[in-house]
Amino acid sequence: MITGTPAARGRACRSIIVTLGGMDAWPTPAVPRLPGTPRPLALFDSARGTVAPTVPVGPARLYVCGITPYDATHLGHAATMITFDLINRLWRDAGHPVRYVQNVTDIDDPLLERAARDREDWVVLAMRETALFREDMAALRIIAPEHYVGAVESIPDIADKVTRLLDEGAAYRLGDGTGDVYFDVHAAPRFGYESRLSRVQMRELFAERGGDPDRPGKRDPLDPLLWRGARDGEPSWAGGDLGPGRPGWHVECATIALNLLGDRIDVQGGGNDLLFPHHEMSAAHAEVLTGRWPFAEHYVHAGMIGLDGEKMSKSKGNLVFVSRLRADRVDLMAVRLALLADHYRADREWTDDLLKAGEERLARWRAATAATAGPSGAQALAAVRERLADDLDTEGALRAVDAWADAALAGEGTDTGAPALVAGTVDALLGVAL
Ligand code: 5CA
Ligand code: ZN
Repeated sequence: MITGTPAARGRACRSIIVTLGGMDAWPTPAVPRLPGTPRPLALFDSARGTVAPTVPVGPARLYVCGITPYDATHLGHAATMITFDLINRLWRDAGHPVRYVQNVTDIDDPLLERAARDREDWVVLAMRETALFREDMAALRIIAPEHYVGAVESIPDIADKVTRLLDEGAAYRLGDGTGDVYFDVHAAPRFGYESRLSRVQMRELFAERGGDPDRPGKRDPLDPLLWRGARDGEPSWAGGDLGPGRPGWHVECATIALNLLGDRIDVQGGGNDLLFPHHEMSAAHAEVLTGRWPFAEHYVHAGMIGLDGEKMSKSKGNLVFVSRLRADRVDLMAVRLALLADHYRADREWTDDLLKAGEERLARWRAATAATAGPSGAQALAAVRERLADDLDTEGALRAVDAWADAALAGEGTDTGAPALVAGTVDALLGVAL
């Protein structure tokens, strides 16, 4: 419930629209409409290995792999979510309605392991960290997905898909009494097209990222788990013909995307740690289920944010939490600018200097957009659009705003509409409220 004076209530109602799905997403920021001519967005596609135009037919369909909620949101998650937020914003600017779905892996091994380590109920852990993630996303001004969906609430749908894969001969039971069901990677004729890795590289990454290449009884070492039969001491759900158990990871994302977005999506996204096996496998599942290739027109992968030379990850514990920065009263708009200062595909380091530069840039832009006039706002908007449309060249877009701000602060230009238009541009396209 929104309380306060009538005027304050009015402001709050104008500035947020609460999106409710199966699992609630978060309050979504208002996005100003911009004048002029938008640009069609081109993005790097991991499968083609090149930048190619996105060509949404009807609404643009975006699926982004969300968190496994066993720890708080860190700046790596934030950077990836900001990347896909920009794609969402550019499509909207170009006039495409966007259908955006994101999952929460609210049942999986890492969650159960952390809960066991901390002697905590895994459900409580997942709910707490998911709630914190939502707050962090709202504070970062990420446009909320239309559907924010948990693995647990999707289990009946996932079990249906696994049963269909079994019926079609694309999956098999291990037959060792565990009830475990595996996907046969040879059922997907183009398996490997997305990551374009050698078998040796695939096997190495599969072992590193949750796979089990050495498990006896599998048809191919790379076959991924679809359904894990119930084990003592682990949560399990009725799986119909599959028997009790819980879902594998890749089929979770394939199922949620297919059910909510249909057979064809424009972008499947996540960090580049998901290219193989996660995205390759979920695309292979979806393609066998639909008979349609490719599952996604673009496979888009954000670089890894590291700290002190290592990928920021919950398992390594070298984390900078968004909630910590909030508690320290760091302006998250400066964090957004810091994460946008380099290209989204680059693996990069988080440093204090990066944050400081983001804070300085934010202060300069705020001062410049508070001026009474500046150089042409329409030109600044066109330059930002042009740079972002080219595979989200945020470095170039930030430079264009810097140039406008420096000139405005130097007293150049007579466009009295420019400060508001530049502020609107930065808000709508970069998600930064000045
Ligand atoms: N639940 C799965 C995806 S279905 C998962 O990977 N969860 S996660 O919590 O590990 O990561 C959530 C999202 O943040 C994923 O898109 C992941 O690729 C991305 N991510 C994780 N660590 C980093 C990092 N250090 N830098 C950038 N992105 C990251
Ligand atoms: Zn996923």
